[in-house]
Amino acid sequence: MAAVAHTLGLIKPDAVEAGLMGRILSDIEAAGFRIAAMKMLRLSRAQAEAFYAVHRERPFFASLVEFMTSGPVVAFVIEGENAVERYRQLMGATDPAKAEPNTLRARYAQNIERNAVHGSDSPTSARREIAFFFSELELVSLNAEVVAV
Ligand code: 3AN
Repeated sequence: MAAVAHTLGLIKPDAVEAGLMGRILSDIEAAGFRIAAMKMLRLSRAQAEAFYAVHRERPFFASLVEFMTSGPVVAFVIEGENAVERYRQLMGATDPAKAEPNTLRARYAQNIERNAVHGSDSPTSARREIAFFFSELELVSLNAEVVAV
C-alpha cells in the first residue's frame, strides 16, 4: 500500500466565477481524497508571478498572471495515497480538449489557460506550493507525515 501523500490544489478564477467550487470539491472527495486544509483568497500580481516563476520565460506568462489575479481562487491541500500523481490524473491534461473523459478539466475547463484547476506536478513542487499557501500552524490537522513539508 502506497504511503499517504499530500499535494496542493487550486480552483482557478474561471471555475470560482462559474460557480463550480462545490462540484469540483465533491468530485475530489468522491475520488477518495481528503481535503486537509483550505482557504479562499485573491492572489496579488507579485504572488501569482512568484507561484508561476517556473513559467516566467513562457509566452503565456503575462496572460496567465493576469488570469490568475482576475478573481479569487480556492487553495487546498489534498491528502491520499499517491496524491500528487492520482490528483494529476483526476485533473486531466492541461488542454481540456486533450483531457480524458470525466477528468476535472474535461468537465469544467474552458481552454488551455482557463483550465479550472491546478495540481502540483511533483512531490517537490507539492512541498513548495503547500508552504506557499499554508503556514505550519494551518497544517496541524494533517497527517503527521505531511508536516515534513
Ligand atoms: P499544468 O497546470 O497542467 O501543470 P503547466 O504547469 O504546464 O500545466 O501550466 C501552468 C498553467 O499555465 C496552466 N494550468 C494553464 O493555465 C497555463 N498554460 C499552460 N500552457 C499554456 C498555453 N500553451 N497557453 C496558455 N496558457 C497555458
